[in-house]
Amino acid sequence: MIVFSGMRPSGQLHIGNYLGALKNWVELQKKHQCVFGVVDYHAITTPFNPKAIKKDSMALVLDYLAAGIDPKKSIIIVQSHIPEHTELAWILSTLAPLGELERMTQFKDKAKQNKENVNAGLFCYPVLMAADILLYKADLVPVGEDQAQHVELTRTLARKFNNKFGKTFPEPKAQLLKFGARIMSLTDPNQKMSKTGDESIALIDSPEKIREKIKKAVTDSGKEVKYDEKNKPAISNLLTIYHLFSDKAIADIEKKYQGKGYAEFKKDLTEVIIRGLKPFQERRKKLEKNPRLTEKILAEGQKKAQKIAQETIKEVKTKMGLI
Ligand code: AQP
Repeated sequence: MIVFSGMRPSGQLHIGNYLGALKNWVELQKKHQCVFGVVDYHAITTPFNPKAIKKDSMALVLDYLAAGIDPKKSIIIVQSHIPEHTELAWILSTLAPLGELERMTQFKDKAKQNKENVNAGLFCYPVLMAADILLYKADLVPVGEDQAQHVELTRTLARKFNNKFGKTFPEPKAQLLKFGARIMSLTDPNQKMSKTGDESIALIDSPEKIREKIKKAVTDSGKEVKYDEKNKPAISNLLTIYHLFSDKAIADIEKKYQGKGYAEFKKDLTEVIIRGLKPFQERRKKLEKNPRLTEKILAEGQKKAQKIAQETIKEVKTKMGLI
C-alpha cells in the first residue's frame, strides 16, 4: 500500500496537526511506503511571506523528523521542487466539476477569512491535492477531518480519469482517526484548532506557555469530567488530548477524575501535554544544530519521488494521447 499526506508550511504546527495526522504518519511508515510532502504550493493560496516561506518549509521538515518520520523509510519532499505536481493538477482540473469545487467547506471557510484574496488557486486547492495524491498512486491518505472532503474529490477525479482514458489510478481512501481527527480550539470548542490564532498549542510551546493556555481553555457548565461531545464539547476535546498524549483509555481518565472537578483535571492535563511533547522538542533542538541535514534528506527524497512522478506523468500523457 502507498500512503501520501502533506502539511502546509503556514505557521507553527499545533497539537491538532500532530494528534490528527503526524503521529499517525509515524505509525504508517512502519508498514507502508509513505510519501510526506511539505505542500508549499498550497501555502501560497492564502497570504504568505516570501521572505519566510522557504525557511518555514525547512522548519516543517525538521518537525517531521522530530516527530519520528524516518527518511530511510519514508520519502520527504517539498511540493514545489517537483513540477509534476502542478502538471498533473492542470490535467485533473479539466475533469473537476465546478459545482463540486464550489461545495468545498475549506474553500468557503478560507474565502471568508481572506476576503481580499479569494483567488483561483484557493478554489483549485483540492485539485492540486488530488494531484499530490494520485501522482504517487497512493491508496491511503491519512488526514484530519477537515481534509476528508478533498480526498473524496480525489476519488471522483481518479474514477473519471480511469473511465475516460483507461485504468491508471487507484481510488484512494482517507484515513481518519477515531480520536484526534478534529482537535478543537481551546477557546471555542466549535472551531477546529488552527495554526493561526493563539487558541492552539504549538508543538514547540514552552511548559509555561502550555500551562497558561490550558488554564485559559474554556470548559463546559457542570463540573463532571465526562466525554460527551454534544453537551460537553470543551471537556470532550480536552479528554481527547489527554487520551492521545497519555495512551490512557477515556473511561479510565473519567474514572480518575470522578468527583474531582475541572481544576485538578486541567492541572494534570497540562503535565501530560508537557511530557508528551518533550521527546519531540528535544529531538527538534538537536536537529536544528545540523542545517545541512534537511538539504540532504530533501535531495534524496526528490530523486526518489521524481522518478515515480515522471513515470506517472508519462503514463497519463500517453493514455490521453498527448505524447
Ligand atoms: N484541529 C485539527 N485536528 C486534527 N487534525 C488537524 N489538521 C489540521 N488541523 C487539525 C490536519 O493536519 C494536517 C495538516 O494540515 P495543513 O497544514 O494542511 O493545515 P490545515 O488543514 O489548513 O490546518 P491548520 O493547521 O488549521 O492550518 P491553517 O491555519 O494554515 O489553515 C492535515 O491532515 C489536517 O487535516
